[in-house]
Amino acid sequence: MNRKKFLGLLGLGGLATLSRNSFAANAPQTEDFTYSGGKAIVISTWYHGLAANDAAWAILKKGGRSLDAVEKGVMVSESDPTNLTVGLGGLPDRDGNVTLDACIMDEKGRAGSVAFLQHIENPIAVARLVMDKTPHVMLVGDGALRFALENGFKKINLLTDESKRRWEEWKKTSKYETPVNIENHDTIGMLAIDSSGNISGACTTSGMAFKMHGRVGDSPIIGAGLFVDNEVGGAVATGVGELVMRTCGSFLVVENMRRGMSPEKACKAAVDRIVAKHPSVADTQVGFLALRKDGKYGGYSIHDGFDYALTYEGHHAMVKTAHSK
Ligand code: SD4
Repeated sequence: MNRKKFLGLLGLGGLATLSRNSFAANAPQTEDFTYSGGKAIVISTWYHGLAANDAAWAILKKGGRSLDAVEKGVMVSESDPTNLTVGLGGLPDRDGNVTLDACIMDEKGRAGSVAFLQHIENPIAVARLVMDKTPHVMLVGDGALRFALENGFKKINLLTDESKRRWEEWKKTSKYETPVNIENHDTIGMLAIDSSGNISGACTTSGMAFKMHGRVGDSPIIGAGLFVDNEVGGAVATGVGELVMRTCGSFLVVENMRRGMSPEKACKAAVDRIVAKHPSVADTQVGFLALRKDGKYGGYSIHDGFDYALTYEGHHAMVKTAHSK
């Protein structure tokens, strides 16, 4: 059942009230309007988003903060050793090191980020501490690790038997490829609105499998992998980070929404920009997900295959995005 049909059955389609939303009150509505104002909602990338949304929803439904919801939500994926692209068990770089990137942003426009962090299971929690406890936005590498250890995080081995096995298999050809969908990259990006109407986001990944040692993608870069503006909405990116960074992808999606585009159109316009500037995207996936302040959500990707988990009161299911190729 598609999203519009489902909402139609629930009778939610016409409940739009724009009281808290000065942006939407002034913006043209270009598509059907989905309202969750005053109610919580959480969306996150890829299938593993369902379990992550469960943890986020447990916080949101009790009236908790969207910031706590996105942090605790994506930690589920980070701590899942069977997930080969986030946190523990993430596929390593070409030298066998698991290096992690994550960032978080709240409704006040505060942000925290870690990149090229090793040995720590939950980089998103370190990113949150960078935001909460330091005068900085981003810590990387050994500095980020030292900060984590000083704050009580445990140093562990993130390379599981399975991720090691895959790395050893990869070494037989040592060919670096960026398969289109979840084959070697399925970052979790999550956006949530809480019952106070505040929006926050989080993004965490082990990055592209078998990358060069030291490579950092878009996921920990505020404005690339994640951007939140509580006046407008938030966006997250997944896919080949180099393309997302070159277009400040998530910032672009939020700015598109600020100019009045629906979430899906805002994501599509960002994808179109990438495809226009970098036409050789035959084997390269990028997907964006956006959540507007009024509760309308949407996504769009270059290729078929990108989907996201959507959770709000009475609803918990995957949604497939439209795509350009
Ligand atoms: C990166 N954007 O490191 C991440 C990978 C990813 O879905 O999103 N995979 O480039």
